[in-house]
Amino acid sequence: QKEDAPDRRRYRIALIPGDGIGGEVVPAARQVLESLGLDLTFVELAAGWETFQREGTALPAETLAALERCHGALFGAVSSPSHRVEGYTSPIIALRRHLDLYANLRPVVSAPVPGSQPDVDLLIVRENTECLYVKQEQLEDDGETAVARRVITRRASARIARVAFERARARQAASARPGRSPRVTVVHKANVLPLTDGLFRETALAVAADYPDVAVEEQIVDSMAYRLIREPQRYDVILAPNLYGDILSDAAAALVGGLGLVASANVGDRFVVAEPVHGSAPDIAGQGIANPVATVRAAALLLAALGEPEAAGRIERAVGRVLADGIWTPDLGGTARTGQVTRAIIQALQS
Ligand code: GGG
Repeated sequence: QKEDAPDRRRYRIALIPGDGIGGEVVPAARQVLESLGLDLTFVELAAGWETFQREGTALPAETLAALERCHGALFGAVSSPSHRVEGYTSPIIALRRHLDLYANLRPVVSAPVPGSQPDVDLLIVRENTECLYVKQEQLEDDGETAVARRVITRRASARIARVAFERARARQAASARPGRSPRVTVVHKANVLPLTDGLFRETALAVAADYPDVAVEEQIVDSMAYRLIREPQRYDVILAPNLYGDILSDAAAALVGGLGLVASANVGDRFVVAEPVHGSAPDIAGQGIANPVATVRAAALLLAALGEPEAAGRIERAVGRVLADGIWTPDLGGTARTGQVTRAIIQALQS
């Protein structure tokens, strides 16, 4: 038994529920993690809009300091207001930049649920630190014009491209797509934005030269959206700048059962923050019906990034069994509550 081995590893994991249903799905994922028999300790940390309203900051200094003492973190969701609030900035975007979590990895895989397309198995690799998310906006012309700065650097484009090609290789080695050669699709809009998207494209294609075993193709982002919906099965790894990756991954979630199922990992060279792709869902918060699966899967991505792929695989298989058994929350057309799905996953892990 790995958990009894003398070299058993210990992990200190930060839990940041954030806002809305984050406060329901993160505790659910914690229960699943606790049932694994690994040596895990948890530290609950505050961040988000509710934290801002209470403490005047969305990402308290204590949270950042505590993260330094953790191996990784599980983040829930945040609901930033859609209007400007003095002193507020999105904590998850700040966290990604502060910890230099430059790769946002979003696997999108068919699930045995209504509405899921068959045979989808792709990975969206989203650049996570720049593009429009540098959040440098200003008003000009007496407030009649709003301007946002979009930053694309060769350095950030090269390192995210390397992640995409390495992942394509690793997926091939793990036979994620048996019998199919690894491929990276570079997404851009360089026909309209030849400097910014042009730099992203040119850098990614230069990196591709170091990976002759991985096929590379390019796709303009609007046609990417179309083809992703029409023929998702043809994609393997999709490499995109920050904003396009954000939008495409929400759209891709709709192909495999919805946002209740899809997880992501924000990965840097020293730290990982895993989170569901979904937001705080204020419309259902507090009702006990939020789907915990995306966050449970995020916990699996976290474990995989920490070097516990076996435990991650166990979680994925348990989730697969529960979904195949039709234990579904209302977003999937079922009647199960958050707690029922969580208990079913834990039971599947133990059987
Ligand atoms: N778990 C991902 C999440 O919370 N998504 C919503 C999101 O990105 N919100 C940005 C924000 O509200 O600051």
